Amino acid sequence: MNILSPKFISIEGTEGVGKTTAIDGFCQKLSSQGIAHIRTREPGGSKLAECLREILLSNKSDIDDDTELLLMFAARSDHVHKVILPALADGKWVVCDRFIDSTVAYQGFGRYGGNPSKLAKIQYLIDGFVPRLPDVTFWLDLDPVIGIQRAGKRSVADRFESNDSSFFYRTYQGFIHQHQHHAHRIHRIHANQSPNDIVSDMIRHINQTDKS
Ligand code: Z5A
Repeated sequence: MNILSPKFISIEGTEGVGKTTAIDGFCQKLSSQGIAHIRTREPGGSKLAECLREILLSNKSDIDDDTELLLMFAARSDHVHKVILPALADGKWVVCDRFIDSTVAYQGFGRYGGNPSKLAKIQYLIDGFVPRLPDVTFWLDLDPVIGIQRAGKRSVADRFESNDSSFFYRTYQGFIHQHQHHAHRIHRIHANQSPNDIVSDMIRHINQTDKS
């Protein structure tokens, strides 16, 4: 991997696809090659955005769909300006667990069912308030039911995890939509491979894009 070109990388997918596990392996690889990087997440990643994350994920929160969308963007704006852009300016790679594609998938498709006028509003927010898109996005593609089973082995469900499987199927459609419309940025990875194979796929893809 070319250490001289700091990259903004996001990892996406439905619940329990293995993002955290893949990021662990990928960041270990960056460290072993002496590549300075930060690992961050959305919603969250900055002090304010982590507070908003707590509200967004809490089962006690009563949040309507439009407010949820705007809170995601408020969290993102703070995170981008306070954490992501300064790290990139400092020559560090940024590895982000979820970013704009999650908003299209979860809010645009999960909540709004892919309604074109709502998707256009989300695009308006992206164009207006997200000054830097990822250079590369890895979409870990897995049948949502398998992801839910993987995640289900853990603790209490949060406000997103409490949705029924139809919500996650709509969300999955959202990731398919994003991949179809942004194939130059989004690299699809089969998430039913071993974690090692997933990380190797990520590195192979970065090395290929460095050469082209
Ligand atoms: N959200 C939103 O609605 N709109 C937005 O704009 C954004 C987010 C940015 C928080 O996300 C919620 O925010 C999210 C969408 C919403 N809600 N949901 N659902 P999160 O990223 O914090 O939560 P999550 O997606 O539920 O992540 P997760 O459950 O932590 O899953 P993961 O990181 O993808 O998976 P993992 O922890 O690496 O692995 C899950 C299990 O599978 C674990 O037991 C592993 O050991 C196992 N695993 C991992 N990899 C493999 C492989 N390759 N094979 C077999 N088993 C594996």
